[in-house]
Amino acid sequence: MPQTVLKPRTRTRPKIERPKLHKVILVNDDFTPREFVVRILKAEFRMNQEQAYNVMITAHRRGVCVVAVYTKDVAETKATRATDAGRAAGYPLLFTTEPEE
Ligand code: TYC
Repeated sequence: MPQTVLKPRTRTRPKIERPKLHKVILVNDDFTPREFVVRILKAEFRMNQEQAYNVMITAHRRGVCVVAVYTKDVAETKATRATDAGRAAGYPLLFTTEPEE
């Protein structure tokens, strides 16, 4: 009896992983004025007044607040620009980044 050998009709493809998103985190300090933090959040992260105020006051009360998530490059660029804006005005305002789990 002749045997039929079937060719597999599927191919294995390497799985493309979605790039991990990175959080931008606002860190509280005792010196940067609240209004300045709000201004930077609006300018660099395109937030409205209410969103920016809520993020600022959360960091103020709890020590840190997640601002937004982006691809690694964008998160690092925005965190650096926002931190530099504080530095340029003489404030110790700090934005950091970390990968999402
Ligand atoms: N704690 C600051 C103050 O009382 C305001 C502030 C909020 C600073 C959040 C930094 O990430 C920050 N003037």
